Amino acid sequence: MNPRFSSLLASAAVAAAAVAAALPGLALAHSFDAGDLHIGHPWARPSVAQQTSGAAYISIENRGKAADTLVRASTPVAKEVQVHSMKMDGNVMRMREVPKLEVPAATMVAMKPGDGYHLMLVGLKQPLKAGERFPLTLVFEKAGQAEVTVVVEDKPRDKAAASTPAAGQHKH
Ligand SMILES: [Cu+2]
Repeated sequence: MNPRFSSLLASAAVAAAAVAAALPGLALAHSFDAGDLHIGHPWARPSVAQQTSGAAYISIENRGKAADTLVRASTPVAKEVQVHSMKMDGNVMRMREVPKLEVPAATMVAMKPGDGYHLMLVGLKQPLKAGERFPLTLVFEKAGQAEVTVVVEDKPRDKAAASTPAAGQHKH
């Protein structure tokens, strides 16, 4: 191998190592791709002692030309993961389980506390502590299976967030 080329290779390796070292700082902006779907920033609220369920949030962007459907989700930290929808009905917050969540073509479903959809972690096997991460498996009808990493984050609670399931008022 000519020496000039091998030194180019060495500097490429150094550059790659520098990129890898910089990655932990970017970890919170994490996202995942599965086929035409782009899963953005999965996060969950920390749970308090004795709390038996938690809530996690993801965004699902469908960049394809056909609708896809989230049919199943699971995680090692809970017995079951359910998709729930939350809606104000007059001044009562109503919640129900959604067996399948459709994501239409060219649309983004963004889950957030207090409104719309969330992932209910039913039967927590361990407390969710701020700063920790856990795996979440999503199964879509067309895109298939996606493994994402959920970050437990203690976000400031606004008025809407005060009524989120993770606040403990959510009964099943
Ligand atoms: Cu719920």
